[in-house]
Amino acid sequence: MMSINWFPGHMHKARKEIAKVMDEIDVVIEVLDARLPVSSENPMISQLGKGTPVIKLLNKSDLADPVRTQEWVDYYNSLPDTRAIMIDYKQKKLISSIPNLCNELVPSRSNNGRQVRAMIMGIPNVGKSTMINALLGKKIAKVGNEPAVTKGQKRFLLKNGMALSDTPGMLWPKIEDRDSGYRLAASGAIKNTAIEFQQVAEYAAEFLCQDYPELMVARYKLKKIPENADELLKEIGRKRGGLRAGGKIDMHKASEILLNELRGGQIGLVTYETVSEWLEKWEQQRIEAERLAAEELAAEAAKEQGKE
Ligand SMILES: Nc1nc2c(ncn2[C@@H]2O[C@H](COP(=O)(O)OP(=O)(O)O)[C@@H](O)[C@H]2O)c(=O)[nH]1
Ligand SMILES: [Mg+2]
Repeated sequence: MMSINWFPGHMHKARKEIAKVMDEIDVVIEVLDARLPVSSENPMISQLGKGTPVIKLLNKSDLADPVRTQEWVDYYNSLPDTRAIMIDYKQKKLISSIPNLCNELVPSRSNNGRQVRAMIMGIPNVGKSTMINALLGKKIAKVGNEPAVTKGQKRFLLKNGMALSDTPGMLWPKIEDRDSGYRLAASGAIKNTAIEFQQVAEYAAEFLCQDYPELMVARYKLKKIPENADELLKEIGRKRGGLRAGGKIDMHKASEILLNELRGGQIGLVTYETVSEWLEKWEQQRIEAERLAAEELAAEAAKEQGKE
C-alpha cells in the first residue's frame, strides 16, 4: 500500500492562513486539473470556503478528454454557487472573461462599484501562477514545476477593479483514495512520490487499456487491443528499443516511454476520472459514514445500558 506524507505541519499552517483570509474573499477561483478534477482538489477549499461562490477552472483541458471534461463542467454547474469552465493557458479570450464572471457572481459588490476580491486556489502545479500571469497580462507570479514557488500571501490589483490574490501557503491534494494517488502520479501532477515509478506505469497502462484502447493501438501501432497492462508495456518495450541483451524486455524503459508520452499529451486527450464513477464512490462513502455513525450510536446505547 502506498503512503504519501504531505507534511501535516505545513497543512495546518495553510489552514490557519486560509481561514484568516477567507473572510475577505468574495469569490474563490479554484484551479483543478481537468484530467482529474476530484483527485486534484484540496478539500480545505470547499470546507473553508463554504458559502463563498466558486469558479472552478478545469485547467489543462488541452490535455484532457473533451467529452469527459464537458460532463464535469455540467456537473459542477449544477451545484449551488458554483460556475465551471473548461480552460487552458492558451485560451486568452476565455481567461480575460474571468473577471467579468467574478463580478456576475457577486453582484452585491460589483453593482455598488466595489472591488470584487478573488483568491486563486489549488494544489501545486495545476497552473495557478500561469493563470495569474495571463489574467494580469504580465509575468508577476513565477511559473515552475517545483511546488514551492508561491510563498506567502500576495495581492495583485487588476485594471478592471478585481483584486486577485494567490493561495497562501501550500494546498496539497488529499490522497486517501488509492486511485487518486496513482492518477496524480500518472498525470505528472505530483512527482517524486513515494509510489514506485513502475507501479505508476502499470496503473496507467491498465487504465489506458480499459478506457482508451484505441489510443494505444494508434500510438504504438499495435495489431490488436492489448489484453492487460503487462502485455501493453511489453509491446511498447519491444517496439521502442527496449530490448536488452538476451532479448529481455526492459520494462523500466517501457514504463518511462509510456509515462512521458502520457504526461506530454502525445498519446492523446485523456481524462482519468468520470462524474459517474465519483457519484458512485461518494454514495458508497455516504453509506459507509452512516453505517459507522449507527454503529457508534449502538455502542453508546449499549454502554449506557450496562451502567443501569
Ligand atoms: N498543457 C498545459 N500546461 C499548463 C497549463 N497551465 C499551466 N501549465 C504548466 O503546468 C506547470 C505548472 O504551472 P504553474 O503555473 O507554475 O502552477 P502552480 O504551481 O499552480 O502555480 C508549468 O509547467 C506550466 O507551464 C495548461 O493549461 N496546459
Ligand atoms: Mg505557483
